[in-house]
Amino acid sequence: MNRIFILSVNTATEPYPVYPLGMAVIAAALIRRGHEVRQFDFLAAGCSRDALRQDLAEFTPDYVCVSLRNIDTVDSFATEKDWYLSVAKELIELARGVTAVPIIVGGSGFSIMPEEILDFTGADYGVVGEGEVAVCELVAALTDHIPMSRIIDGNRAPLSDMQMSAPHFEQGLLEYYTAQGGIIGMPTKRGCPYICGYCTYPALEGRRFRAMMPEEVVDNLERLWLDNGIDSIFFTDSIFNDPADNYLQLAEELLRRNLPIKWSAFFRPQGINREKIALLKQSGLYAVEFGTDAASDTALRALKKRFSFAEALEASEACLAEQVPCAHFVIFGGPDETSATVEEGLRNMEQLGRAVVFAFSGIRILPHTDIHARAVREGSISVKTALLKPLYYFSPQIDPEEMNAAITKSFHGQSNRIFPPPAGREKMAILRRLGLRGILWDKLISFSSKTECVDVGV
Ligand code: B12
Repeated sequence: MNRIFILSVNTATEPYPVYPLGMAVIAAALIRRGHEVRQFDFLAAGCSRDALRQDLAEFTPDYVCVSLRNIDTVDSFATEKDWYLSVAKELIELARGVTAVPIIVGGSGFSIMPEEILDFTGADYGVVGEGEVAVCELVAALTDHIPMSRIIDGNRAPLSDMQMSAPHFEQGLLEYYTAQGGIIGMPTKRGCPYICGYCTYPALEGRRFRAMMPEEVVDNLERLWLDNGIDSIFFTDSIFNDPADNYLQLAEELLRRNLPIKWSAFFRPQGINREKIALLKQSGLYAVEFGTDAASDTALRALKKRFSFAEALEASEACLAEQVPCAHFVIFGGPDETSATVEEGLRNMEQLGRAVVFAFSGIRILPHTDIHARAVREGSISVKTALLKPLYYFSPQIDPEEMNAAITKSFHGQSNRIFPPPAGREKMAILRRLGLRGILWDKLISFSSKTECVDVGV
């Protein structure tokens, strides 16, 4: 048995502060193996270096585990303060100053560039991908003085649903995140079989959907409701609506158990119809986030999305017909984008009607993605270009400034069309100041002719 201090270094507060699920899952796995665990969430501790120093010194750990969720905001309008690795480095150095024990890093942000982040932060070991089994094995090996490589591949053998841990939530943190954002995350499956050109998800969780048992997921939700009064959930799966329809079984289980839980998730805008949305709505679905990603068929094809804009429109209309607010997240400026496809995409966005559209400009270049290979091929970066600091891909056939101006002009005057992203953050901040909690963008849509949606100015 070891004493293990887990530190979540995530300080992002947009679109809302999110419960540190990675830390909670790792904590559950270590506790199950009999270790004594202390969870320290830097954000919930008011970003207090003193509190961290004190807790670390008092706990006298045998190992320090660091959960690193975000590298940056993947938004080309971001500023230096949205680069989270400097905080991670600072806190790892702080921990070093208090204790000489091994420091192990993991998490989605870490897994995207493990070598570079280990070098940059000076931590000792890193786990790529799924962490539960790998961190326990690493701790066991180090305790037995077995030499280990610096980087352990947690995705060597994708974990079965029996091996995936449910998060070990802490009451104090639940209270903090409920007060801040109001939504608590809950995974229902791992993996993603799609091959979208910009995406790192398969590297994080593997290429195969592995669903957890619906009964178990709902047991976890029931506990959260009964013990902690949590009734607002975001299912954190890469894509909630898997083609095998496991998600519908989960909805049926939610319905059967009759919990007063409302939930939202990321959807792929394909294979969705009114009947499915109606069932999901009955089970508590209150808002759908579509990973539409591009606005025209040319851009969708170039990103290897494998669905058409017509399918995205159909999915969107199914939601609106069932009075379920939906939002599309769309990136302009990706591969094969031209001024003609931007125009076509903006016309397509108009067809989405009452749905909310969050538009982004340029794609964050991340290693081992198609976009990276393409940027190298086109000569905007070399294979050796460092990617820790954000770099964005823009199609060589567009002028980003002209494109941004065209999007701004097309969205002008519509409160459910959000661009540039900082404008969206401002809108959400206003809604939060009005005392509203939850996903918030759903407040920009009204289905009733009598009630107006919240007008936050445009
Ligand atoms: C769901 C989700 C969201 C939801 C969260 C909802 C909620 N209430 O929780 C929303 C929409 C709010 C969101 C927002 C953002 N997100 Co997000 N999100 C995700 C997603 C799909 C799942 C995250 C999750 O909770 N997974 C479940 C937990 C249990 O998994 P996990 O944290 O990865 O932990 C596992 C491993 O990483 C590992 N592990 C974790 N910690 C540790 C520690 C140690 C020591 C070890 C050994 C292992 C380990 O073990 C765990 C279990 O296997 C991921 C992509 C993905 N598939 O991972 C992106 C992802 C995490 N998001 C990302 C980003 C960028 C953001 C935003 C900054 C986007 C934006 N501009 O708004 C914001 C930041 C929000 C914030 N406040 O932090 C990036 C982060 C990487 C990066 N590029 O910087 C990801 C990876 C997606 C991507 N683009 O590649 N997100």
